[in-house]
Amino acid sequence: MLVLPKGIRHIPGLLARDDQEALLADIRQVVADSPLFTPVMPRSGQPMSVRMTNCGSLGWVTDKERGYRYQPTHPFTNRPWPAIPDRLLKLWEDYSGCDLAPEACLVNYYGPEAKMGLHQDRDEKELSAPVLSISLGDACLFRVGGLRREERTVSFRLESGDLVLIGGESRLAFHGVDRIYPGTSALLKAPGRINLTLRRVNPSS
Ligand code: MD3
Ligand code: FE
Repeated sequence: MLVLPKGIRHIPGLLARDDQEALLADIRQVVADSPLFTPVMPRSGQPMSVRMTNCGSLGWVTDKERGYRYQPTHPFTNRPWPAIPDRLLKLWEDYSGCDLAPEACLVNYYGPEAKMGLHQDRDEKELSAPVLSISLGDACLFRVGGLRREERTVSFRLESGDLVLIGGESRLAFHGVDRIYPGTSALLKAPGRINLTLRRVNPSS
């Protein structure tokens, strides 16, 4: 039996195919307005394999010189990020348990070969709010551990339409995406996976 760390709630198959299609259409509009970019690691400038964009009043960005941060504009177009689509705001209302609206929605696009190394999400000042994640497209192997990198991890598959809520004592847990399973979903036009994470960045201002 798979036991998830305390504070992590996985709801497999929450979104029906119709809802996934509708959400995907919303995200295609976001990407049309706010193109995917290739994030690079601070200092080394090493590109990540995942491509990203955001919607919301703040978006997560990274570059060689200034590192990881949230900012109100796209790093290449310099325009404000588009609004978070209503159906995502509704999911946040229904599942986050948080009274404040999310400020950021990070859109991660994984090609068939992309992965994301073990890391913590600690660029948010408001750590009492959960992170809400929605997966679309091909399945992935997701891994989550404890508060130290060395701790034991558990791995499980995230499939299209799954929701994951990360809060409480797992909010600063190490986690990553080991691999994509290309061809496990027909939602996208090509092999790959989209992950959406809704986040509160600042305490109620
Ligand atoms: C567990 N994204 O964008 S989402 C990220 O599938 C990120 O794209 C992954 O890690 C993805 O930072 C995982 C689920 C998730 C999000 C935040 C977490 C799991 C988490 C924070 C702490 C522990
Ligand atoms: Fe993360």
